[in-house]
Amino acid sequence: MRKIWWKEAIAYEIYPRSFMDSNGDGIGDLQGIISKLDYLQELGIDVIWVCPIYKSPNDDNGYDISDYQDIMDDFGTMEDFDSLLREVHKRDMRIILDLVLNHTSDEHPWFVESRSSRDNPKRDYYIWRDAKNGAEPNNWESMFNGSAWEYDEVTEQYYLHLYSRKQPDLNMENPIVRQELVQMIRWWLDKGIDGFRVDAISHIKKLPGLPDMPNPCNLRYVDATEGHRNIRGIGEFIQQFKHEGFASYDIMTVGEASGIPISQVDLWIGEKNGAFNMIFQFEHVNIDFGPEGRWDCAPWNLAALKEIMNKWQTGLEGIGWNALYLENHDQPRSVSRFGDPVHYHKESSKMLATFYMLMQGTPFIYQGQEIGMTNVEFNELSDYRDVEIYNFYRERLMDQKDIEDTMRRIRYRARDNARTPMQWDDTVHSGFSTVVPWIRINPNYHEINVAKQISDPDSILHYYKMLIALRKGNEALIYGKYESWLMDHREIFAYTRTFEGQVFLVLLNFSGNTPEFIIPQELSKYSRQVVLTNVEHTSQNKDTFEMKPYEAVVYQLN
Ligand code: TEU
Ligand code: CA
Repeated sequence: MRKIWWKEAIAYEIYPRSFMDSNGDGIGDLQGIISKLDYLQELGIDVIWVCPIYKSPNDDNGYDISDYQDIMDDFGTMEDFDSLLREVHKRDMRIILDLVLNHTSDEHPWFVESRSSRDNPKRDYYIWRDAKNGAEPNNWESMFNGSAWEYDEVTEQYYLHLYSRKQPDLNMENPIVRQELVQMIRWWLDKGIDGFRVDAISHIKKLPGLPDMPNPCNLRYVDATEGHRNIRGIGEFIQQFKHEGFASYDIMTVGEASGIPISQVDLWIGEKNGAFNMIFQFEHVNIDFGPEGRWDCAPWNLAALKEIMNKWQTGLEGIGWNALYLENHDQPRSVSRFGDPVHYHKESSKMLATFYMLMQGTPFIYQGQEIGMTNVEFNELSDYRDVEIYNFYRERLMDQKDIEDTMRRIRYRARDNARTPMQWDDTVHSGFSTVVPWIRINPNYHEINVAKQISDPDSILHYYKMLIALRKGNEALIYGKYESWLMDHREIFAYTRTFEGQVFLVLLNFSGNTPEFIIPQELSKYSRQVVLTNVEHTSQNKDTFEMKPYEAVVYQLN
């Protein structure tokens, strides 16, 4: 088996704005990240993914870029970045940056020129269309609610923005745009970074003719995510970014590819032809979407989760490599969503960690997940900062929806659940800053913080360290074949990893009940040795036993 560094790595996502403030302005920054590299190294992290750090007006907290090759004022200078890169490499760690190709900020010089006149040479860097019947060119909805089109008075045309109106989509059909982006990619790689997480990459190719979406329910605008994507036609673009951008470097690339069907994975992540090393698929994090989509917060069940994870684990076998995650800066906190933060905070945090980190793929830990940070209960809209939330709230107001129901949906789904400041200790601003931060700290930081857990051998943080060490110490947990067991069980998730005769069995109770576990007949021939558990495990070699609430146990089978 050829050893590949990004397959053996543990990755950690940093949202710089909320990670660590070094200069007392209430906003996280690059020097703050540098001050925490020893903490990350001690945890066992090999690769850090840093969300956008480039110049930006921060309409979407850095995902609206006004200069790809300079550092955002809030986060520091290019010299700060160069020392971050040096400090990461000094520790034999790696750093990947966030690559946002689908759109820029409306304050990017390209867009300032493009919007200045219809015959500006950069007009076709973006997607401009005439009005249709006096309104938007089509019925697409922005991901952030409302129309995906914004009217520009000066040139009397609309421009497309799948995200916020301050994030105009680049026209990827224009070869000059693709060439400009390839040059920027190589500029960063020549600086010595170790790869990219590629933002919103499944949205870059739009359906030819930008047709209206079917609108059977006569909605004001129709969800663009399914409609505009030309998943089949996108190959030409992502292969160009690979061959002209990534291919000549020893790097790690992971595409944020919501909506990519598993039938397409060879084009995206095939060991030979894939454009990226891995992709973040979204099926498990969309599991609690109701029929109305993202803001329709519906219950989820274990059977559906098993089906999804099983599909991606077995579906990529021999084809490609998974990117494993339960949280990121866009998702609610996993213990609040899939565990029980009230009655079994520690047990369910550890169970969820065991669940996803021992599967086939590179595990990504999102800042704060390693200490079990939870969703935040903001009751005032003014406590939120995310443009997506404000757009949603405004639309619900326009549609005269019940405000309390709107706030309930926001509290459950808000991306700001993951963007409250990192909880380092129980001092006045959670050790994140010396002043009031840009967004309120979760009031539970007194109980949930790094300082308290570092010294507690039974803490979630300590469990993550043991889990990472267990994974790194056993090739079966990295390269082993994944097989699922007890697929019909409604509360227990069970899988094995097998490699060159080494077998591990992972048992997870996804409930607060005490379901009976019965060892599958095919596994009963093995003796079992517990190598990790999140609670006192008293059933060493019994073939039938009751699992404890949110119990996770990892056996080596001999
Ligand atoms: O998110 C892209 C994406 O898939 C979004 O539709 C995501 O599901 C949404 O943000 C959840 O509401 C990326 C970034 O991760 C996100 O933070 C940015 O806002 C977005 O692209 C635009 O750059
Ligand atoms: Ca700062």
